[in-house]
Amino acid sequence: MAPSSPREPKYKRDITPKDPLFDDPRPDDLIIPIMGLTGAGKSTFINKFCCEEIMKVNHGLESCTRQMAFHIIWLPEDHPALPKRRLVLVDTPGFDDTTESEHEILRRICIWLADTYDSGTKVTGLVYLHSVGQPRMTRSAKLSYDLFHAICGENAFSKVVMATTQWDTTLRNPEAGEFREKDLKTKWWKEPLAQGALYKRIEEPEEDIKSAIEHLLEGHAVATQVQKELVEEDKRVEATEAGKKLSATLQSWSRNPNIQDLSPEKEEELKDSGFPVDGPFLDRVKSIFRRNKGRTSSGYVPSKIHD
Ligand SMILES: Nc1nc2c(ncn2[C@@H]2O[C@H](COP(=O)(O)OP(=O)(O)OP(=O)(O)O)[C@@H](O)[C@H]2O)c(=O)[nH]1
Ligand SMILES: [Mg+2]
Repeated sequence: MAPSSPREPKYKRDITPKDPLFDDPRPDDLIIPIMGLTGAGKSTFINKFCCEEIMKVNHGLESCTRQMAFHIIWLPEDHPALPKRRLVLVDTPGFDDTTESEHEILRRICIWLADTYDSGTKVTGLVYLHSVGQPRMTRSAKLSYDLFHAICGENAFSKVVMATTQWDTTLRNPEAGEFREKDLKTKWWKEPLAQGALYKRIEEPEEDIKSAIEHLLEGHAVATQVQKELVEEDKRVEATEAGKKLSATLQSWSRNPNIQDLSPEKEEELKDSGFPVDGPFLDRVKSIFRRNKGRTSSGYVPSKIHD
C-alpha cells in the first residue's frame, strides 16, 4: 500500500492560481508587510525607503495595489546588526478598495502570510499606515484597523509600527493634524501602543521611514495571529478572528446602512436607554418616530410607516 501523503493544510483551498506568492522565502529573511486603508500611502512608503519607484502609485481616485507585491533589498555588508540579509518589504492591497471586496482583500493578505510562514519564515515586523489628512475615522478606516489588529494579534504588537502619513496635507491647518494624531494615540490605537507598538509620525519621509524600518529590524521575528490560525490551527480564512470580524462587521453594516458602526460603549449606552440596537435599521427608525410622536415641532406626525 502506498504511504499516505500528509494532509494539505486547509488554507491552501483559499489559494487561487493568480495569487502572487513568495516562491523562495528563506528562514532568515526579514519580512515587513506594510498595511493600511487604500490611499494611506503604503506603496509610496516602500518607494521612499528604496529611493526608487518600485511600486506603482496611482494619483487618481481608484485604488492602486490590488495584489500582494514585495521587493527584496540586500542589507549592506557593513549593516551594524544584519549584514547581507534580505529585507523583504511587502506592499499589500488596502481595505476599502474601489472594486475588490473586503473579503477578497483579506484573503489575499492572509494566504500570502500563511504560505510564507508555512515555508518557515516569520515576520520581522509590521507597519500600519493611516493618513492624517483623513478628517474622520470612517467605518471603513475603523474596519481596516480592526482587521489589522486581528491579522497581527496582540502577541505581535511589540513588532509593530503604527504610523501617520501625509502630514504635508495638513500644513494649512496644523492643529487639525495634531488633534487627529492625539485622538489616534489616546483612543483608536491605545491598545497596540500600550502593548509595545511604536508610534511614528512620517513627516520627513526619507528619514522617518528609515528609522521605522530600523526599529523593526531590532529583535526577533514573530508569527502573526493569522499565520498561527491558518498554519498551526489549520483554519480557513473565513474562520480566523479576522475573517469572523469582517463577516460580523459587514453584517452590522447591512443592518445599519446609513449610520456609523457603534462602539461597544455606545451600544451599551443605547441598550440602557431602551433603544433597540440589535434590531434592523428600520426598527430603529420606527422607534424614533414612535418616541417623537406628538412632539414634533412642525406638527407633522407620521401615522404609519410601511415596511
Ligand atoms: N501629499 C501627499 N501625498 C501622498 C503622500 N504619500 C502618498 N501620497 C499620495 O497619496 C496617493 C496614494 O498613495 P499610495 O502610495 O498609492 O497609497 P496606497 O496606500 O499604496 O494605496 P492603494 O495601493 O490604493 O492601497 C498617491 O497620489 C500618492 O502620491 C504624502 O506624504 N503626501
Ligand atoms: Mg499601493
